[in-house]
Amino acid sequence: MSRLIVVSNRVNPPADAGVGTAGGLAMALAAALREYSGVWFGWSGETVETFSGQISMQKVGGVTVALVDLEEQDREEYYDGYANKTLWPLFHSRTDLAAFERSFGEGYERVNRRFAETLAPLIGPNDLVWIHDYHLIPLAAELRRLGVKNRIGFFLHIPWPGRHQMTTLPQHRELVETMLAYDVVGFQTNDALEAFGDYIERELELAIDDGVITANGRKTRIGAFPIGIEAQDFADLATQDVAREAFERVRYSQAGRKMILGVDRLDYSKGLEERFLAYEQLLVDHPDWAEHVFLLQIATPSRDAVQAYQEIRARLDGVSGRINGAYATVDWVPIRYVNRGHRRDELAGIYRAAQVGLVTPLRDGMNLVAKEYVAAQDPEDPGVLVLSKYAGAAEQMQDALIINPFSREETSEALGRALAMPLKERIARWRRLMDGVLADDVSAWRDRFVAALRSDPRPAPVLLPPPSEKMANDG
Ligand code: ADQ
Repeated sequence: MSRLIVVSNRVNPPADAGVGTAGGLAMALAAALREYSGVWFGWSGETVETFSGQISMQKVGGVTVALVDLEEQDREEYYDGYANKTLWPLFHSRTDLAAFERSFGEGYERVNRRFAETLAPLIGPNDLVWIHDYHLIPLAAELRRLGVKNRIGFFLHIPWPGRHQMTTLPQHRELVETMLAYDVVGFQTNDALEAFGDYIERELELAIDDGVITANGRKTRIGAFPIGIEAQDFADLATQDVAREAFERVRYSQAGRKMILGVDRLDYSKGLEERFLAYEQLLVDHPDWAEHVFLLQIATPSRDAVQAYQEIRARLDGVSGRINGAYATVDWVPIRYVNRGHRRDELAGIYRAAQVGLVTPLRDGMNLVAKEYVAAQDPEDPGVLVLSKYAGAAEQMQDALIINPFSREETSEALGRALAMPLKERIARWRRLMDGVLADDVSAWRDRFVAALRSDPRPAPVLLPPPSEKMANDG
């Protein structure tokens, strides 16, 4: 039987599915590797003076991991540089924040070549190779150069930008051409798939025939494979002891007030400042809600080495402080802003205690918080999800209150509607959302992608039904 070799920039399988603070990607990949016996390859997160290509093999949480150290210059140019200062902002429609420095591109190529040279000897003849995310786009092309003939797939966790944005990237053509070394290229949404197709047809002038691009004698299948969560496990977690304690603690502190909850990695793509301002708009438009509601925002700092992240942090401290200063009373604080990570089971209890889940990214590949919020709800008294139309999750979750996160009025109106929504409507919406979250869970995602990767030459189409609303760049 063929093994599955998963490759991603960082390798961090959770030691225990219940208590880890690992993000969505880590949870999803660990689940895939437990199902198919396999190896997870990537950067250790450590740097050494001189790159040696030495692999450290370990077993973590039932998963075999193969780690390699990089040099400090690699970290600066490939990780902090090209991945986080060039591709991340560009792919999240923040061309204004994207840095185009030649050394970043060189570091990116160098590290992908180093990964390929280190990984190639580990690949057996029948192994399937599944490469993840924007850090590693050219990896298959590097592996092919070394003679690797295995089936190789790529999944992009973040959005694919519009054609005009993509062409602001120097060497955009060379980068996209490396993607034709894959057998399967997967995106989160139809929106991203369409944007990629547009680039392929108009910039590379290649035809796409029934989801397949043919170039240089190779066929590359492209498709939408929306990622999910471990939905049933997460729903179960929400009723267990630690979650119940977290639920009770939050409910006690609510003192009968309704809670709006945001949970995010601290990132400018998540729309946190716009969210705080929309919540302020609610207090302005509906002063009757003041003292009867509060916003709990949990935001874990990330990528502190990148200046844009230090700036967003400082801005959020300022905006939340100003709103609290303007509206607080002796026994009510409008925004509780918490900057730390939580165990997943604690988080499940906090989600369950919230009457409203507020997920308002300006751009997001999928957004697993939206799905976790739904999975954690009490079926007899569920909360309401308010969701940005620019989260990939919105393609599947049309029973949420869908908003434009750039519009304070629209978001504030949806908050008012969510807070006042009758139980019957809450249950009906939640049931439909939950059925979707359960059906399109992380196992379904993994199985669809691996089936597409296995099948040669053409798997069954994996496209989503068309969304009821066109979501591409229309706001
Ligand atoms: P992220 O941008 O990291 O992932 P997201 O999908 O929202 O975003 O996942 C965040 C994960 O981190 C969730 O599982 C959440 O529970 C967890 N998390 C966030 N804050 C936390 C906290 N304070 N404590 C504990 N856990 C916390 C990228 C893409 C997304 C895509 C995923 C998966 O940017 O668009 O959905 O990959 O493909």
